[in-house]
Amino acid sequence: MPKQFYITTPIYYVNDRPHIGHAYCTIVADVIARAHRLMGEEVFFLTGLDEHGQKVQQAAQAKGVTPQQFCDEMAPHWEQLWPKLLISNNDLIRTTQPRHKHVVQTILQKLYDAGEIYASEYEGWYSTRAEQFLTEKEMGPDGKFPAEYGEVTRLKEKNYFFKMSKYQDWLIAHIRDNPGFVHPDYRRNEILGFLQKPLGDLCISRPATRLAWGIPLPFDADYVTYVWFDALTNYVTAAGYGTPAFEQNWPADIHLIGKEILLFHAGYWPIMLKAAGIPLPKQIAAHGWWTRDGQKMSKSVGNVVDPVAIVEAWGADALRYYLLRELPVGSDGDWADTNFERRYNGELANDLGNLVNRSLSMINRYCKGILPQPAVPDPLDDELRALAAATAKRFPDRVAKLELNQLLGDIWDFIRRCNQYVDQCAPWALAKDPAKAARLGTVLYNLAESCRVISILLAPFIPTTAAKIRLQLGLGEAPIVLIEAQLWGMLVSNRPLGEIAPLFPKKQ
Ligand code: ME8
Repeated sequence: MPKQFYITTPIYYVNDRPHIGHAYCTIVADVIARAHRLMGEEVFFLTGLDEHGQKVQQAAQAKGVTPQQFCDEMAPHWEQLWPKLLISNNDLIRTTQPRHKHVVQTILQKLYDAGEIYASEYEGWYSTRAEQFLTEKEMGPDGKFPAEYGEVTRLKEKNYFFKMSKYQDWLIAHIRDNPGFVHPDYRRNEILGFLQKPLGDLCISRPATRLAWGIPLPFDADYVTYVWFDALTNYVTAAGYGTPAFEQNWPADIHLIGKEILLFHAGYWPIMLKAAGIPLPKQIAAHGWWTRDGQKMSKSVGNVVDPVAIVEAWGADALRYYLLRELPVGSDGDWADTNFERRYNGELANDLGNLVNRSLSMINRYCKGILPQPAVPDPLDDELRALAAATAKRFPDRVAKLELNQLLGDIWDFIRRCNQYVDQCAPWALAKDPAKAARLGTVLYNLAESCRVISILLAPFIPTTAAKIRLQLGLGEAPIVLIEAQLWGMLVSNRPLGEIAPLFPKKQ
């Protein structure tokens, strides 16, 4: 079996309510997954939930339920969101699943046996109220900790540490030698800059007396795994670490993440894998952060964009299109309702919707809904066809470079060229002259063919619309492949179209 293309999103904290930022990351990953399937690859697309830790433990306590019950109540908010956004994930991992606990413990034991993990005493300022160690960052200018931390005392605590620092030079060399390892380039430079400072060893445990809601260390049951060893390991758990499937899934091709967790993914994670003798992922791709109207989104300000509300009002395709079109993978984005509406009305309803609608309506009107035959060519047709082929040919490279907004730009250049072709050829004028019937048929055939090509290229981005276009063209629901966008003339003439309806109803 050939290796699958494996793409992951971060595992989201189960205690949060999903917002547009989580939706964004998962949609970008979905577009990449669908694009690779379109190119004929087997794809394994993973998303998931991060369920351990103090916040979950405290929230469960406050509600009077067990942490597991709390997770089970929260998980559906996430599990039910993904189908609404048309996410085609193959798996959804939850870190409380037995498969994950088993893999985390196996890897920890392996590292412990290899001498990569050691116990050490840590001494610091500890807030019992916040149940955490405090550092100078939390200290006020008066040298005191803010009142919200309650009583702060010196505390000595034994913990387990992972020997991360010894791999620092190796990691720097790996990032230098593999330019594609961190995407985009400016994030690669950022991580290299960060690695100029010593990394230090990583504290990987918490005493179970202080944090009960975690995976117990296999070599010391008085401790649980703290944060990153638990969370990051999800990517190998879901790939089937320790089973024959692992070979087929691992290494991951892309870990797509938000920019704030880059260090953990491009720093800690490769070192953890290296120490455990597991091959490294091929790429860590960090996307930017969304704000709303220039402001950070937060529950207290009440300016959080709810992806479900957008889907209910505008449809999932409109949301997916906007998020992908608005910015390159890597840049920060700012959500503004007016901008969203402008793109919906201008690009989806006008450019794309009108092209499909007027092309197919003219076939209805002038050819009784039967697809005509191309018979009388013109240099204008060659130009249209060449642009279709060039756009389709560019697709794999755009996807490989994660240039998804530019890819949409290419497709829209073609859509606009098609609209121009309609105006240049003026089928309504040809229809008035019976001597030009054959030319009219050719123009309409070329427009239908263009709509077919567009339906393929857009399928990863706006799958529902792509399928609608194909049904309107009289095509079935069979799976499609990119190659078919590179070929011209696949539509069979003298066959009826499907039922025509506007793709994007205009909204005021
Ligand atoms: O960090 N704009 O989970 P998390 C864009 N459990 N993306 C955003 C965003 C915003 N405003 N807000 C969140 C965690 N995201 C850990 C991860 S992985 C082994 C463990 C997205 O629930 C972005 O992709 O805080 C970010 O990386 C992710 O949500 C963090 O989700």
